[in-house]
Amino acid sequence: MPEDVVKWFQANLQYNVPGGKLNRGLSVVDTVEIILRRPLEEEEYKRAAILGWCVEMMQGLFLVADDMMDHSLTRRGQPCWYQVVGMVAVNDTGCIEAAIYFLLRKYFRSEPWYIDVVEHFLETTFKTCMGQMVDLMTAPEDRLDISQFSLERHRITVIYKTSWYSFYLPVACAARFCGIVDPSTYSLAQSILLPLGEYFQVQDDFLDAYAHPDVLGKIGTDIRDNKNTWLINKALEICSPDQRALLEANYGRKDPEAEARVKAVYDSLDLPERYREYERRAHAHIVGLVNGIPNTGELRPEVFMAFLRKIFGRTM
Ligand code: GPP
Ligand code: MG
Ligand code: MG
Ligand code: MG
Repeated sequence: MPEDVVKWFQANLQYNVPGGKLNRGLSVVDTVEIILRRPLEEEEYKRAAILGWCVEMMQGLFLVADDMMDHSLTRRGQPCWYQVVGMVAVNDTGCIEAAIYFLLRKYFRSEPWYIDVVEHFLETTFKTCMGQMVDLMTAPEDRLDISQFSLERHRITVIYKTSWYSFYLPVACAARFCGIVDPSTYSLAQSILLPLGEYFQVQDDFLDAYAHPDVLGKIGTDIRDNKNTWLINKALEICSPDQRALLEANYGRKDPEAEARVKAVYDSLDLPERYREYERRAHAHIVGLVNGIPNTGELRPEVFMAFLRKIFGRTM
């Protein structure tokens, strides 16, 4: 490849893969250590970390694509990649994706679990794209109709667009890395990690409207983008007819004043307090699920508690 093209690929990876909290990638390494019940040796650590970076690359390419679809301005405290380079960002998502399978092949091809990990990544991509599709189709820009929102549709959206890649994929990678093959272990992981991811995306919805962009690293777009969020569903559940009329008139409009009127309704409905109530319940629910796991299985409760600690009460 010509030198300028190689430089572009490097710039694409450096701009879009590091710079986040790296929870997903670190979880691969942490989960391997918890499963093996010991700190990793240097070479093992390196290989688990490479697998973790592959998960972070998947996250990076989804964010580049998502920001284009959501008309976002900033991400991780800097302008979104498509705001910097324009539509070539579409091709750059394909390049990051190709880099994942390049690394998997380079480092893990001779492992007995190589094809299983490749399949986890492929299947996760499929599921995430389907979730993104539900997200987008519930938010048409030209037919504003808040009555079609629902928490059931929200649950499907967030499990597919967020839980599979953010929570199940890191644990599935770590379990394969440790040689776990029993399908029931993977089903057990799903039964806890999918609800955990649902809780994580409700936090994301809340922070979109309520976190300071300097802390969050991104400017919220959900209200103008007409998104089916936890906040709008909660508001619709408890609002008066007058407040509903205000939401109908202002939700999904590409107008900062309309957005401010929606946020004013959210405030008058005490949504921050109701969100904290939700958080307490979600936390208790997940702790309950984790407590139901035997301490003797291949995935001990600590695998899931480590995740929960990373995200509970987060502000960014
Ligand atoms: C989060 O939605 C979901 C994703 C980033 C997955 C995108 C999937 C693709 C197939 C592109 P979000 O829009 O609420 O995230 P954020 O708030 O970070 O923009
Ligand atoms: Mg989105
Ligand atoms: Mg987005
Ligand atoms: Mg969001």
